[in-house]
This record gives sequence, C-alpha cells and structure tokens, in this order.
Amino acid sequence: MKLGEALLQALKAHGAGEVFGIPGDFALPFFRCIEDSGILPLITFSHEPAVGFAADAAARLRGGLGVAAVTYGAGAFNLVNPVAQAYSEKTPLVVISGAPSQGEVASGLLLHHQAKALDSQMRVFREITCDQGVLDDPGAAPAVIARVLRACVEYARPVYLELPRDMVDVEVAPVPAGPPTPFEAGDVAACAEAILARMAGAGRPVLLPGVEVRRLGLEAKVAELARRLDVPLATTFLGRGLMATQEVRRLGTYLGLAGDEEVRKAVEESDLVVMLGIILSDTNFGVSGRRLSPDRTIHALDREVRVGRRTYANLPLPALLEALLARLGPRSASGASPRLPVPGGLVEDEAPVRPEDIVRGLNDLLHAEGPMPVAADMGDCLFAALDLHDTDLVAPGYYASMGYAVPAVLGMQAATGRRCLALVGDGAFQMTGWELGHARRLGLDPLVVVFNNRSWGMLNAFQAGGRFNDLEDWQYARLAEALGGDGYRITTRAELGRALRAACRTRGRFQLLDVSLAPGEVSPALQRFVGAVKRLTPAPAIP
Ligand code: TPW
Ligand code: MG
Repeated sequence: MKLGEALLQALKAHGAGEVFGIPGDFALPFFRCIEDSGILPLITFSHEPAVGFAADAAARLRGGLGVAAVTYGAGAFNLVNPVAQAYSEKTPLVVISGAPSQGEVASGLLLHHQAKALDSQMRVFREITCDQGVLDDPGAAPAVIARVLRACVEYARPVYLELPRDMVDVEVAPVPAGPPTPFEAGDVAACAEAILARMAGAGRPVLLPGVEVRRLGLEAKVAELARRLDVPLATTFLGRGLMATQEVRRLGTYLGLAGDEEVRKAVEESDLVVMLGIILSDTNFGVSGRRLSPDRTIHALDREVRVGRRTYANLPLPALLEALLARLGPRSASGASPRLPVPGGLVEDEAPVRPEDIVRGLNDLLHAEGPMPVAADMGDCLFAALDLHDTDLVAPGYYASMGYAVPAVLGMQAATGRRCLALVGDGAFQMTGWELGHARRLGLDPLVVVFNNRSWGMLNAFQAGGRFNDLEDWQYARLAEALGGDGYRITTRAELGRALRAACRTRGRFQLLDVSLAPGEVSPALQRFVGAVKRLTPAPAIP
C-alpha cells in the first residue's frame, strides 16, 4: 500500500471524515493521492487559518479527528494560531505538512519556504502539539502514524505529521490498529472508590463537565453518572452547550460573578465540586470571587485525576466513568430539570437593534425551528451566545482567537450535513469572512449574523475611548451577493425579525445578516463580565 493511502486509511479508522487543506508544491503529491484514492473527501479554502479553524470545528461538533493538510513553511506557519488554539482548548486536530524530499535536503541549498533551519517548522509545532512524527522512513512510518494518531485521540490535542513529497507513493505496510495505551486497572478502581467515598460524605456536591467530556464522546456517560448519583450539573464558559441534549438536573452555566447568582452559589458554596475534563482557565474561573480549594474539588483532565490532595496518573477518563457506573446501581434520580429560561420575544418595531435583540430573535427562531449548531466568534457575540437556548455551541471560549466562526460553520456543515449558524463581529468577519465564497461550490448554506458595530467593540468595553478601535462599515450584505450568498442589511428590529425568518426559509445559498448595531451597545452578558472583572481588579487609586 502507498504511504499516502495508508495514512488516509488510518485517519479514517481513527474517526476523520474529511481533509481540509490548501496545497503547495511540497504537498502536491499528497493532494493528488487524496483526490485519486477517494478515501476521504478534500475541502479547500483560501487561507490556511480557515483550514485550521474548519478542521477544528468539524472535530468539535462531530467528534473524531479534524485533519488539516498544508504545504511546508508558508502554509504550515499560517496554521500556527489555529493549532495553538486547538492545543489549549483540546481539539484532536491532525496537521499534515508536506516537506522537502531527501534529495532536496541533501543538496545543501537553502530551500524555498525554509524559515531558519529545515526543522524549524517541526520545532515550532512541537510546542503546540502533543505528538509529532516525520514520515521519512518507509519501514518505521506505519508505527509512527499509529502512535501519533493514538495520542491525538487519547489526549484530544493536536498532533503533527511531516510528509516529505517523495514519500507519498512509497510502498509501506498498513498502519497497525494498535491497542489503547495501557493503564493500571487497580488505579482506576482505587480512584473510583476514593471519589465515591468523597461523594458519600458530601452534602451539596456539584458536577462540572468540561470540554474533554465532549472530545472523548462521554456526554451520555456523564449524564448517566449524574442521574445515578442524583447530583446537579453546571457547565462553564468554555463548556457552554455541553450536554445540551442530555436529561439531567441542570443548574445553568457557571460564570462566577459575571453569571447567574444561583449557579455561582451552588458551585462556590458546594462542599464537593467534581470537575470532569475541565480546563482550569481564567475564562472558566477567573471571575469567581472565591478560589475552588483542592480540598473540596475533584479534577480529571489529561489522563490525570486529582482527588483532594492525591493524584492518580495515567488514568483515562472513559475507564474512570465505567468504573464509577459499575459501582452504582441504576437509581431513580430526582428527574431532569425543565429547560432553563432564556430571553425571547423580539419586539419587531422601528427601534435600532441592540445585541440583546439579536439574542431574542435567535431564541425565537431556535424555539420555532428546533436546535441548530452555533459557532460564535470572539467578541461581544460570544457573550451574547451565552444567553442562547442550550444548543450545540462551538466557540473559542478560552484561547479566544478571532476569525473562528465563519470557517467553523463551513467545517461543521461539511462534517455533519447540518445547517449551522455563525455569530461574528465585524472585526472578526474582516479576518475570515471571505471564506464564505467557498460555500456555493461546497454545497454549504450556513446562516451568518454579523454584529456590525463598526468597531473592535469589546475592547472599548474594557478600556473606553481608543479611536484605534474604530472600523469602517464594509457593506457586508453587498459583499454577500458577490460571494454567492444572500445579504440582508438590517437597521431596525422589524427588519431583523423579517430577515431571520426569510434566511431560515431560504436553503441552498448562505444567508448573511449584516446587523447594524446602535453605537456603543453591548450584550447584557458582556456588561456583567466587564463589571465583574472591574470589581475584582479595581483601577489603582490615584494618590
Ligand atoms: C486573532 C484581540 C479581542 S476582541 C477584539 C479584538 C481585536 C475585537 C473584536 O471585534 P469584533 O467584535 O469582531 O468587531 P466586537 O463585538 O468586539 O465589536 N486578534 C485575534 N484575536 C483576538 N482575540 C484579538 C486580536 C481582540
Ligand atoms: Mg465589532
């Protein structure tokens, strides 16, 4: 079997559904192999950041692996920011970079696309991936691929494979379907029992599931655990949208001082917070008035579980959940909570639109039409999304790169066939909005709502007054027509309601709502967040 095909088969076997990419001369043989073999479909965009974001979002919504294929140097270095984000937010993303052949390396010349040394690119990616391999040895390549893809799945973090262009058609053995990394069953049992002992002694335990639960496909198992333990469950900023379809006793999203007071109290005054797959980031916990002490928390992440002061290493979360469930007989819990109330009822009048009105209009739509996966970009729209109906939500809630949402919805629909909704600020749209030009060719028809406040508005909310935050109005609705979609220019709440219904009805072309927002308006959630941050870090007093 040819190395290129062996790699594609292994990707498919590990849960990849497609390859996102942009070719270059060092990657041409692999791209020909992708196309000729038909093992996985190939989806191309205009700029590598979109390739990385789309592959990341595909993996987040569908599960399995995201795959980004690029050329050496200019292509791969363009992927650094999306891969860094995938690393910090735990997305299993496989980066496959073309590379010079052995003969070219031996020439002693500096090669085009080379930054400093030939392995500079490998060294950069080593910093932001959990395993790496160079496929330059036909005998070793199958085992290297197996090891690297296994790490990607087990750690839910990006990995990096370099494929020299003369290696694609070399004959190799198939990639072995290696067993999972071994662990000590005794450790799992001891850890499960320690957790249950702590639970038994707790008066007000709370379960906080995090992104790793989603990445490892464990939502149903965690819901079952919550039911059998009869413990309520809260999500976090980064985990918003998690467990959206599970029947559990739901408290809401924990946002510290920026969120609902009931949820804050339930978490911060709990005597045992069980954090499964939670990233301990500032966006998840930074605006809490009270630190969660190790004595009243259990924390599982990255195959490590800390119960009080004791840490269990090399302990996979799936095995731990199995062990916990095996020790708990089916028990009738207090029942699922009703859907949490969200703002709805858009008033359709001639008033200018505020971010809150967009949330109301979208909730009316989600209520009428049923759930739709949402991708939110960085900016006020991410905070606005916190007040949406609990629905699948994909967003860079921790690393917070702009430019995510438009490529994300393209990747999400390509991966699942489901129509998706992008929420994006005008600043973020200026970064990657062009990629919508690929929607028609790819048969994709996302809904895109541009929060057009003619500024990097969120930054103004943190530090008012900088003229450098001002943006021009680019007439995004008209751009939409040129890119093969339909555009709606919206300035009133009546226009917003009409456009949302029309966009929802129209299939086959992407629909862009350019919502011109009243100046200086931000969402209630961002106001709460900024208020909480300022309360926690008051401006220094001027002597
Ligand atoms: C790749 C820093 C965080 S929020 C923001 C910037 C520049 C303004 C976003 O403007 P937009 O949305 O999209 O119009 P809104 O609601 O605030 O008006 N570069 C990258 N990522 C980040 N996060 C920044 C800069 C930033
Ligand atoms: Mg803006």
